[in-house]
Amino acid sequence: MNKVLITGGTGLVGSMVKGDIKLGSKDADLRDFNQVKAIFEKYKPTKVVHLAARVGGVGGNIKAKGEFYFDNIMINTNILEACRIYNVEKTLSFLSTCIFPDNVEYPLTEDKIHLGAPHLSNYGYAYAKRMLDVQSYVYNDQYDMNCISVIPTNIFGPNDNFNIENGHVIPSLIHKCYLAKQNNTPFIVWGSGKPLREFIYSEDIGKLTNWALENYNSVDPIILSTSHEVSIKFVVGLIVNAFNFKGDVIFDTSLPEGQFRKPADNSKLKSYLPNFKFTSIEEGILKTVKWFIKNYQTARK
Ligand code: NAP
Ligand code: GFB
Repeated sequence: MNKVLITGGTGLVGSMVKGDIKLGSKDADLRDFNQVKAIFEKYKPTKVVHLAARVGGVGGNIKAKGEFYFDNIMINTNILEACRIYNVEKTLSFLSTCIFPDNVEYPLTEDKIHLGAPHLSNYGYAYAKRMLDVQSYVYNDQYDMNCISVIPTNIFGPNDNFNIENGHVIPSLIHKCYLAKQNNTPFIVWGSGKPLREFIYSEDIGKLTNWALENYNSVDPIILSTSHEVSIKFVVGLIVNAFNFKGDVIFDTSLPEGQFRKPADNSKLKSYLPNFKFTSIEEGILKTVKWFIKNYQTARK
């Protein structure tokens, strides 16, 4: 009988992925192998969707590269080792398009992950994630474990971390625009607004993760992206319109910009799911803004 355990089940992605047991950090600190073994002993999962991670936007990463490396390398190493020891039939792990080399021929394709150093802004997180790809490969090679991994682009949606300092760009901007409107103060955006990103709505990532867990069985990772770039400035416009914000919008170029772009090629995904319909960024932003306003008191911020 299938028993799917989701690590990081209380987060942005975890709230959209199907599973029987959804863990948060209060259930166990996955950096501690003894706590990880106790969880696997208790639940004996047949499949694991490994989402748990120390996650943050460019601001959070720049400030704590060492913590992002340590926390994620410990969590990832422990989870895959526990999956081996407890004979988990299938393990699905999450990488990220931000782990690709900073200087590489675009568009990003799955075979380019290790072809150079990642962008300095998230150096620690990126290498910890790359080792997840390596560990999946070598555990598949030596133990014949069914380890798969997906490479999502920037994800956004309800139940995100809306913290202004450490959150990702969309939740941080939504929170800031909410406060600017409420307090009649300027809406401050980091950087020039020129950088480009591909954004995927969390509901779509949930559907694609559920699909991969049932249907994708290669140790080679698969990119999950819309392959549709938009500028940060365009996203700011969508958020301003969603709030009907009429105040000043200030682009503060003294604040971090991270990578300029990271365009990912979703041809592999399209070869499996040629008719998959992505939620438009316009619709996703509207839904997320509505959710945030409704859940302001309890949202992670
Ligand atoms: P999130 O909302 O921050 O959720 C992180 C989850 O991990 C939470 O359930 C959190 O538990 C748990 N966690 C963190 N540290 C832990 C620890 N030491 N022990 C146990 N659990 C711990 O993150 P997300 O955006 O859903 O990300 C999910 C996965 O997608 C991550 O692997 C991330 O690297 C990857 N990803 C995210 C994006 C993105 O744009 N968000 C893009 C590409 C890839 P608590 O809720 O209790 O803190
Ligand atoms: O989501 P984000 O912080 O991270 O996006 P990355 C950063 C981009 O948004 C930069 C601009 O170009 C910022 O200048 N931006 C504008 C802002 N205003 C803000 C703001 O208020 N907050 C934030 N955070 N950004 C992350 C990696 O890279 O990608 C993570 O660091 C993760 O590890 C994530 O993998 C998916 O897209 O630059």
